[in-house]
Amino acid sequence: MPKQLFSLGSLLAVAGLTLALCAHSAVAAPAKSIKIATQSPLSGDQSVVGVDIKRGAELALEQLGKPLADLGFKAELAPFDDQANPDTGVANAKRIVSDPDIMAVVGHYNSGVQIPSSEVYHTSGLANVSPANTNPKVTTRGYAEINRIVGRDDVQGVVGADFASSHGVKSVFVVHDKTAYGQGIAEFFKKRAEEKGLKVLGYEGTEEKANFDALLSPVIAGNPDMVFFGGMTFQAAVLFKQARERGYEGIFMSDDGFDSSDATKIAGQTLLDGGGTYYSTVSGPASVYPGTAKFIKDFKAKYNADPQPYAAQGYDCMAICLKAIENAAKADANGVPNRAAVAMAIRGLKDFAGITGTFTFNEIGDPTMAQYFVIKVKSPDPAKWSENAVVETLNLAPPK
Ligand code: ABU
Repeated sequence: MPKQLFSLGSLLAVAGLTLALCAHSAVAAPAKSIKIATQSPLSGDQSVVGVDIKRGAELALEQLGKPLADLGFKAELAPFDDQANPDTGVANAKRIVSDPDIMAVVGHYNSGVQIPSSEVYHTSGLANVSPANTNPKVTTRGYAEINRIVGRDDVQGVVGADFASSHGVKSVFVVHDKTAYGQGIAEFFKKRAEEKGLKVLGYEGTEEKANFDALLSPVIAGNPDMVFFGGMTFQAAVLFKQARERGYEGIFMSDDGFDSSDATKIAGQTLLDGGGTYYSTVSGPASVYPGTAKFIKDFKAKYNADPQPYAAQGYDCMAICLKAIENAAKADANGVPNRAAVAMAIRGLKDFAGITGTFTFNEIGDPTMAQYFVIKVKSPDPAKWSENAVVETLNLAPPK
C-alpha cells in the first residue's frame, strides 16, 4: 500500500489556494506592455542636452501614465542612445521598429540623426514626435507619422539675421559645421543677412573641434561686427574662445545648437567679453513658459539639477504620445492601439495643452504656431545657464 503523502486537510488547503489564484487572475490580468522609445545622445559631446530630453520624457511618463494604466496597459520607457551619430540613430531605429510593443518615439536632438532615422520609422508607420529638430526637412517630406513641437531653421535663421541687423551689425563672418542642421541654418541666416544689407565677409564650413587658428586668420583680418556659427556648442564655444584669445572684440551669435550649459563650461567669461554672445533658439529657458513651474520643481527634485534646454519639450512630446495612445486604444473595437492609429491620433490632436505651449499639428507635422527667442549669455557659470537673458520673443507660423 503506497504511503499517504498528503493529509486531507493539506489537500483541501492546496485546492483552496488554487481557486483563490484563479479568481484573482480573473479580475487582474497582467497589464499589457506598451513602450515609448526615446532617441537622443546619452553619451558623447552632446549628452548634456540629450540626457535631459530623455529625463523630461521619463518624468512625463511617471506623472501622466495613469490613464493608460486604467485601460490595462503598463507604459514603459525604452531609451536609446543615438550618440548624435546618424548611423547609430538608424541602427537603433531598426531595433525600435522591430519591437511590436513600441508605439511611438520621442526624439531626436540632432536633425542630421532624426532625418535618416525617421526614414526607418516611416517604413513601419511608427509615430515620431521631435522635441528639438529644427531642419525644415524633418517635416517637409510630408510623412504622416513625423512631427515636431518646435519651430524651423528657415524661420530661426531669419530671426537671427533680423536681430543682427536691428542690433546695428553691418558685417558678419559666417561659419558652419557642415551638418544638415548647422549648414542649413547658416545658409538661412546668410541669405537673410544679405537681404538686410549686411556684408558677409566670409562663409566657411569646418569639422574642426580643437584648433581654429587657420579659420580665424581671415576673421581677425576682416574684423567683422559679428561672427555667426551655425552648429553645436562643442565647436562654437571653442571657436569663440579662441577668437577672443586672438583679440576679437565683436559680437558672437549662434543658434539653438549652442543652447547648452557646456558653452560656458568651455568658454566661460570669454562669451561675456567684447560685444557679448547671443543665440537664437526655439526653446526658451524652462522658466519662460507659464506652465513649467511644477515641472522645474519636480525635475530638480528627481535629478538634482536644473533642466537643460529641450527637457521640457521632451516632457511635452511624451505627453502627446501618451494622449494619442490613449485615444487610439479607446477608438479601437478591442481597446488595443496600433501604430497607424497612434500616428493618426497625434495628427488629430487639437490644442493639446503641454507645459511649453498648446499644440496642433498642420498637415506636414509642424506646430501651427512656434516660439522663437534671442537670448544673451549672462553668466560665466554653467550652473546659471538657465538664467541667460531673453532679449526677444516671437510667435510665428511655419512657412507655407
Ligand atoms: N535644433 C536642435 C539642435 C540641432 C538640430 O536640430 O540638429
